[in-house]
Amino acid sequence: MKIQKKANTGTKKTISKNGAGRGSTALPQQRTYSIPDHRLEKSGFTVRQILKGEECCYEVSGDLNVPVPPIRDSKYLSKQQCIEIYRWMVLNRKMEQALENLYKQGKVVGGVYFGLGQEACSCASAYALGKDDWLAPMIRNQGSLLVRGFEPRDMMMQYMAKADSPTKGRDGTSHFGDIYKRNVVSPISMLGDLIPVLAGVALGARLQGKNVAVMTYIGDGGQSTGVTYEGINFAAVQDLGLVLFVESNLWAYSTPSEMQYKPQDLAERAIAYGIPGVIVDGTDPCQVYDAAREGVERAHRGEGPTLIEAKMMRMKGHAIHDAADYVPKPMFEYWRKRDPIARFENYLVNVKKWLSPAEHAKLIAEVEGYLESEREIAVNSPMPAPETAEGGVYCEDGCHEVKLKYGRPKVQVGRGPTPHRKEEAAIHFK
Ligand SMILES: Cc1ncc(C[n+]2csc(CCOP(=O)(O)OP(=O)(O)O)c2C)c(N)n1
Ligand SMILES: [Mg+2]
Repeated sequence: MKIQKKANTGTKKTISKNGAGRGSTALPQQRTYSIPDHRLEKSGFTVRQILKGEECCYEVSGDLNVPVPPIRDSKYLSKQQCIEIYRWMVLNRKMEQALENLYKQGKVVGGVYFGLGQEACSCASAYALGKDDWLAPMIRNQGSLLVRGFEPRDMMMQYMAKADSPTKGRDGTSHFGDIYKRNVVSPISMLGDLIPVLAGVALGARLQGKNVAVMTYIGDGGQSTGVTYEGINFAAVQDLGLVLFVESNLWAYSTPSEMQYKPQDLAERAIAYGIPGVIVDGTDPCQVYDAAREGVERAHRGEGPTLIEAKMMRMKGHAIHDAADYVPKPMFEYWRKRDPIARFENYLVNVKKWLSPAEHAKLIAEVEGYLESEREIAVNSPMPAPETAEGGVYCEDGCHEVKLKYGRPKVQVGRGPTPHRKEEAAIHFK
């Protein structure tokens, strides 16, 4: 197998393979696959495991002093939409800072997970979803939850296990969703398990005559799980509208990506699933949004899944208890210069001049004021009454009533093949 990267950036990466294809003659033939790579920079460093005396640690080598790339102009976003995404990113960052403070004040029950450095990926991806689409966040996607309509108070109360939190104090972290109003599936801790669940959501909607986009995320570590393969494969053969973000943030807990997978880029895995794969700079909201939007549009057309690899860096430890001492310091320095919020601010204020410095300061002050009032509400929410602990286990007042969301089924389940091709779907759903 030969992998070629064209020299100019933002172009396609071509992967060719010698051998006979399915249904071809025995003559060797060359196949060409494309993985569009929209980044304006390819970081060229590697991490190696070394032994220092008895201690095992990691060392980074390569050029870490290359200039910071600009933001790529979006093909779709208006000035107003860019500003709106920027506001979500700032809210995401500042809410997590507030959560860290609440933890340090001893108000949080359990740990706190952060998406520092990944705000562009969370916010700009969820921003591309339509009202009828679905989202399933992972622990670092609190920004996606904000974009999808949760308030900072929901996250804060959840971490403090307050009575008014989405789970009424029964869970201390991010295990909450809203399948009624916001179309949000709760995170599942078993890495990869959300993928087949979301494929099922898309299948359920299709059986009601609607092609929806179902967006979820998987880490560069979590994508190694078997269920990831099973879920993507199922979505691929059924042409279900899965928009899967692979959050390539270079670490899976304390394991560097070099020790996690063998291909150069995880987007290449899309070739083996028979679906489009694309690489974006996960610190550039315009690139993230454009790829997400194209995946969502493809999903709405009933054409199947898209795998988007977002390259970035986990800028904190796995959770608040983890100081990430195993990460070579120069890696943090390299990525700190690529901070998604600082770079987008520079793009909006200095490059595009879409926000004056005064307008920018006003936006920040508004976000801070809003967060402070949300924090007050969350802190003042009561703890749950002990006698409520046994609630919510068994069905109460029809909580398990399953209602159709998009309409009556147009086909009878179990009668004939599922109409999974667009043409077939058109016939069945007319
Ligand atoms: C199937 C499974 N194996 C192991 C774990 C424990 N675990 C939780 S998070 C994590 C690391 C995940 O790394 P990655 O997928 O890269 O996501 P990141 O934390 O970098 O966002 C591990 C090993 C788990 N939750 N599920
Ligand atoms: Mg990771």
